[in-house]
This record gives sequence, C-alpha cells and structure tokens, in this order.
Amino acid sequence: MTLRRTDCLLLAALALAAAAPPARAQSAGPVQAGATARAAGALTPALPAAPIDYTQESAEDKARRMAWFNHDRFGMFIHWGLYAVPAGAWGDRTDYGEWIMEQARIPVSEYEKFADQFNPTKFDADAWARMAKDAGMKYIVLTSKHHEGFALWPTKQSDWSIERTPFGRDPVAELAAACRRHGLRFAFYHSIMDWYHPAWETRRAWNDVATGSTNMEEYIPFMKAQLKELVENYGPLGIMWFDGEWESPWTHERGVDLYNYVRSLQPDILINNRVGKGRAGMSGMDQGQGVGDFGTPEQEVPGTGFAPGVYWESCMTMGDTWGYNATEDNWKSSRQLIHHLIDAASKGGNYLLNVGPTAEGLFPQESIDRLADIGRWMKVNSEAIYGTTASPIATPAWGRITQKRDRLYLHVFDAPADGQLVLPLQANVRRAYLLADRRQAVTTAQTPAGLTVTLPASLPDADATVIALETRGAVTALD
Ligand code: H79
Repeated sequence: MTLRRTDCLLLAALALAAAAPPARAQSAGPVQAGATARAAGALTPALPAAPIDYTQESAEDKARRMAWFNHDRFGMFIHWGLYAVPAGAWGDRTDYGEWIMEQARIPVSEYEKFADQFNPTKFDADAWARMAKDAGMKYIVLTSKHHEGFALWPTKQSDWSIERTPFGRDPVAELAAACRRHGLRFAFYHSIMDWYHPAWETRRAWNDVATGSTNMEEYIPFMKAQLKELVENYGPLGIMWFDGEWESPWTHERGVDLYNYVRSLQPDILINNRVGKGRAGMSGMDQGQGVGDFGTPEQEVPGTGFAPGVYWESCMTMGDTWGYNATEDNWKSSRQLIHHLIDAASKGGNYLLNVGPTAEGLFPQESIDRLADIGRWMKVNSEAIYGTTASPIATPAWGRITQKRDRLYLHVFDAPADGQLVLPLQANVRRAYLLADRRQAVTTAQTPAGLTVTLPASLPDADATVIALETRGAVTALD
C-alpha cells in the first residue's frame, strides 16, 4: 500500500470538523457557540459566514460566468496517463485505451510498473499549446487524474503520482504555463471514480496493493485535497471537468457538496454535469435531478439544440480511444471533425476534441495532421464559429447555419445539384459573400419559398465553404 494512510485519516478528520450543514446563501444559520463566547470581548469578531450554496445562482450570474465558454466553442481534451505506456496492448489484444486496467483486469501491482516506464522526455508543453491554438481551440482540458487514479502532478496526498516516474518534471505546471503564454484557458478533467485508491467503495478485486477497508468518508477528503492543490497551484482554471460519477458510491448529495466545494475554491470556475448524478447516459444531458453547469454528450453531437440557458459541450475522440493506442486505425477524417465542430456550434454547443499523447510526450502524427487541417479551416472561417449562436431554423440537408448579430453563416457541406439553397427564412440581405473570398459575391433573393441563395459554380472549400449573409432588420423563420 503506497498511500500515506495517516495523511488520509488526518484529512478526513479535518474535513469532518470543517463540514457545515448545507445552507442557502441568504440564511445566516445558527450562531456558533465558539463565536458567541469570543464575541464577549470589546472587539466583536465577524460571525463565521454561512457557506454559499452556489447551486442557487441566478440565470444572469450564470450567463456571465459561462460567457467565455459560450463564446469560444472549441477546446482540446488531452487524455494522458500511465495507460499511454501499454498504448492499448495487453495479452493478445491491442484495442485497449485508457480503460486498460479495468478491461484487461491488470493487477494493480503489475500496473504500477508502468510508472517506471513513463518518461516523456519529448514532452514540449509549448508545442502542445501551439498546436491547440493553431487549430483554433481556445481552451485545454487535461486529465489531472483518470480512472487509474494516477496523479499527473506531484500531489502531496499520495505517492501514486508523476513522482513515481523517472520523469522528474511537473508536466501539469509546464502545460499550465504554456497555455497562459498562448492565451488559452487551462482546465482539468478529474475522475471521481478511482481504481487505485483503497478507500473507493467499489474497489476492484484486481487491486492487489490496497489494504484496509473501503470508506467514502476517507476517499472524499482525499479527492478534495487533491482538487485544492490543482485549483491553488495551477489556477485560475477554466473548468473542472468531472467524470466517473456513475458508480453507486457517488450520490446527488455528494455531487452538490463537491460542486460547492470547488466553486468555493474558485467561484468563477465552470463545472460539468458529471459532478452529479443527473446525466442520462452518453447523450450527456441531465434528466431529473442534476447539478453542474453544462451537459456533456460523449462521442456524439446532439440531433438538435436545447432551450436558451442550457449549456453543453460534445467531447469526442479522433480515433476509437481517448488514451493513446499505438495500433489505432479508425481515425475520423478532418472533414468529419470540422463538420462536428460546425454542427455543435449550429446547435449552440461546444466541441471538445481529444488528443491522446504517447508516453514519450508526443501527439500522434494523425492527430497533428487533423489539427493542422482544422486550423487551416478556422483561419478562414472562425468568425462563423466564435461568438455565434444556434441556427434560427432546423438543420438543412446541405450543411449547417450559425448566426451572430446581423449575420447568418451558411456552412455548405454538400452543395445541392441545382446550386440553390432555399432557407425557410424572411430576411433583408444587404451583402452576401464567401468568407474564403469576400470579393466573391453571392446572389440572394426573397421568394415565397424563402430566402434563396445561389451558390457560385465552384466552392473553394471541399470540407465546408462558408457564406456570410449580412442582414438588416429582423430575420424570421417561415413555417
Ligand atoms: O475519459 C473518457 C472515457 O474514458 C470516459 N469518458 C471520456 C471523457 C468514459 N467513461 N466511461 N465511458 C467512457 C464509457 C462508459 C459508459 C458506461 Fe455508463 C458506464 C456505461 C455504463 C456505465 C455512462 C454512465 C453511460 C451510462 C452510464
């Protein structure tokens, strides 16, 4: 057993002592006995403030906090951990990813050996941040800890961390600094479920290094202490992106408590809905009782958007796995990835596209190539993504629509054979042109069927050519 048990127990005791009953922001709560005694002196100390219930935030305050997320639309997910060492291979299979410990039932004593082999000497945080930036991404979400429980930073709460490896550097600090240099927001993915920590209640049979008994009252203070390190040492952070919430030890009440805990450390941070229990499977949106700031569709873009004030972000892999797999051969095309980004924006959501770096610290070449392709598209067309809102009409067969102030952006994926787009819209168009060539005028006409746009004979971008329509006055949907 490698965790410092005494530390864990001490933290558990401290956290229990500090725990206060949940209270609404406006209720002062009962006066504490200790405070009353001290108040007898000449100087009256302030009463301890009641803990804020951040889940009671107004829609306006939330919109203010979500503004950057809602504007930026596009981020990079990075899944990097010890699973990069086996790179998907164990026994006679080569198709594993970041779930390899669980799916191959690797004894933890065996898995621990990957730490000795994790030495990413080719890791260049600046290069990673630059690739994200050049692709048009505005934020990076890095796995501080995936389900394997391994901390990618030198945590003081456990020795199951980067300090177990020969690497001798803190990749998290390096990437946080590089993001800041490149103007990217930095964020963490953090798994609630933990296959390594002995106290996680659904401890695996193959965790042969764990001792003692499982106990969530020990595990939760450990997790909070790790999160405190992440927020205080690498912040300010854009997002704390939780996952692994679906197992039975996690409850709605624990989710609300964790949400409030992380917000109390950094009030403006965003927290995804996997902090709670509301998520309806891989569709990622809350059903029933939820907590958290945004929905998390996984490996899909929803068919339609959602009501105003409902925020979401689709996360997706470029291949089959999130963690690096050396034999990956099912890569999505750049065209597909560009379409996913546009599709998400056209429905009012974000796109979080994953890279699984190698144990040497490199992005797979296939990912580098795709990021460059997306970057080339974004360089020309990003104004049709950033700061846009959802399409005013249902998804057309030929592509997608985004809008911003007095502009509509038509993203043409597949031009209709007759070269005409008919939008069920009433709009006064004062200028229409291609973002790829603003001198290339496009003809529009309002007809009873709607707004008709005649495409140029050839479209410059085989992935998505964007037509900007500058409008005057209201744009109304016809039905
Ligand atoms: O980190 C990446 C994956 O390793 C992780 N999420 C992304 C961001 C991931 N965890 N689980 N899965 C992917 C797939 C597992 C799905 C299931 Fe379930 C868990 C099926 C049943 C339990 C989620 C929760 C879907 C239904 C309930």
